[in-house]
Amino acid sequence: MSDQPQAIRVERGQRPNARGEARLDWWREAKFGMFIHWGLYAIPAGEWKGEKIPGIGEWIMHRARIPVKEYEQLARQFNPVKFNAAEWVGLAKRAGQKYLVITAKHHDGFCMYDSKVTDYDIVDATPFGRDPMKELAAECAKQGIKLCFYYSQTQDWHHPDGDGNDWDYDPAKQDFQSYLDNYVKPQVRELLTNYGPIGLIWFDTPKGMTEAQSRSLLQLVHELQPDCLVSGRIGNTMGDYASAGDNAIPAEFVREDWETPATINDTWGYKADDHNWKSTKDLLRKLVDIVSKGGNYLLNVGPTAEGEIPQPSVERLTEMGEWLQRNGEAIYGTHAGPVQGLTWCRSTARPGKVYLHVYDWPEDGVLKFTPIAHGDLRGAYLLSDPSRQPLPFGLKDHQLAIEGPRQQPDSPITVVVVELPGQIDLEPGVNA
Ligand code: JFZ
Repeated sequence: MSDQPQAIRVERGQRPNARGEARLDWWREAKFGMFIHWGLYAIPAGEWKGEKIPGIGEWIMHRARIPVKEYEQLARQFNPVKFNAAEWVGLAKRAGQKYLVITAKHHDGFCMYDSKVTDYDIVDATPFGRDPMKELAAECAKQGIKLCFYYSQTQDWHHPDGDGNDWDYDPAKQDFQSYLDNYVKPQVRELLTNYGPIGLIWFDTPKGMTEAQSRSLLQLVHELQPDCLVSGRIGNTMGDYASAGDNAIPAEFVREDWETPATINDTWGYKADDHNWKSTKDLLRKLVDIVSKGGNYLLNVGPTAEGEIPQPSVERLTEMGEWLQRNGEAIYGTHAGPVQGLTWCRSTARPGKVYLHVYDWPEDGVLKFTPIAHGDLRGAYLLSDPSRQPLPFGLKDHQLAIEGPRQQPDSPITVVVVELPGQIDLEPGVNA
């Protein structure tokens, strides 16, 4: 996993017709979502029988080859008494996140909702006995956040016919079709029936799923909730949008709908000794970088076994929300801007406006841009300035020069709004 922008490309052609579909509108406007990886793996939190297990926390069962019978015992201890749906959803809201994707079932197979298909779920198998998805659904509806489910449809290390567990089960005896028809589909039906409208299902690691299998799963989702979106990781290019690799940001603007799933530290599921927290500045730059290239940022938190979101995550998300309070207009509902390929600045745009997100404020306060050379600009101002005091600007040698204050006006990123005549809408490459 690398944090550096990479020269990777998001898989293209996921659904060529998708751009015109209104059901994607909310997701395209949202830009920023909260990912939550929460499950039994939060109990060992990266350590098994006194040994630190390397890698991402939610993979501990696989990494340590923990027998099903042993891992199952964790359920008896799972009692997240500090879980508070209002607080979690409130944090997403405060952070400026518009959707929340939570692990209903991860690869370990433990269901974090009340399933009738198995007893291996949070209501039947733990002392906690509550259904956190029900509580989150109610809070999301109340606070205006789209609830979405992560569901591991291929890997299931607990189920003999699921994929991935070769230490308890003989892969030669695996009947994946039966697992899909008799386990996955009934569970997807539960998730799309019992929790109200679901924004999207985040399927993952399709591995060997055939085209027919991906399609039948997609059809089930559409039959139950036609507006529910499906992540690219349903496999066989059938998703509504593409997933970048984890923590990967494409080097350039991508026209297709895409999303970067990302961690705040180096793990998805809680790990007690992962303190490698990215700074708020780094996280905000990643958000802006992604949105300037046409994508969404799905930023993860890994709550503890007690049900608390780690404080360093709370602090960073709160600070991101403060910046978005001032600068949200330059993020939500925008598209990739015309200024691309600069190190010190990113851009987003909407009809009539270009937003310049300045990372490194120039010493003399003068911002020079080549790519915007669009006739008579109407004006320029700082988005963080409530009085919208006009900034002097001019066209010099086909370069737009905007004269800002010498002192960097906002931190860690300053947004300069450039107003265009009429409703001119500048996109990447259009006027370069
Ligand atoms: C998957 C999971 O295995 C992991 O536990 C976590 O849930 C993450 C969000 O998704 O891991 C992946 C899947 C795809 C890529 C990388 C990690 N990828 O395409 O680069």
